[in-house]
Amino acid sequence: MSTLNILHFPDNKLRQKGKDIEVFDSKLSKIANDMLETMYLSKGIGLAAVQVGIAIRMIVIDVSETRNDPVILINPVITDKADEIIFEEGCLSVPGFYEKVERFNKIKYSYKDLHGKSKESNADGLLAVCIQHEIDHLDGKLFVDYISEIKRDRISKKLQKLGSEGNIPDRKKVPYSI
Ligand code: GNR
Ligand code: NI
Repeated sequence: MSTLNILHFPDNKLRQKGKDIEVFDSKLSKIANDMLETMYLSKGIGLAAVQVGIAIRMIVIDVSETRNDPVILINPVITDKADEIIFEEGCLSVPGFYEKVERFNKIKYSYKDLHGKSKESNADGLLAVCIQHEIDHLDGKLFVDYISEIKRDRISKKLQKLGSEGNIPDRKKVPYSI
């Protein structure tokens, strides 16, 4: 296993759209395992391939408190949604910033597993929000796209400055989620 580098807003590569996955081989499994390792190391509850510069439609998630319930979703699609909620979101690609975003509290979704088998499931609460956040990444979209342009620009400039100084907030270095 190896860890991958997470891109930070406003990196243009975060605007790439992930390509549908058609080949389910050991190369794909390795990327999934590397993404899980990267997500756990960074204390995230999810990670999309686009965030590590790989423009394919794969996401990994673990919303369990025990951090031992990894989920891998390939070509995920939301097929039904209900009940709007406002959720305070963060993102490994926008480190140190948190904003309220409107999402759905209940979703139905379809996806493929690592064997290419089609599946369908329901989610609510944190898992539902996380799946919506990760699918947005696969479409080149970030949670800061839902906030005002003024706030987004301010975050962009701060992260560019911190990046140039080598001072990006690093969740790998803290024992808790920030
Ligand atoms: O770790 C993460 N926490 C989080 C909190 C609220 C809403 C969404 C998320 S996802 C984020 C990890 C991440 O950036 N995934 O793309
Ligand atoms: Ni994110």
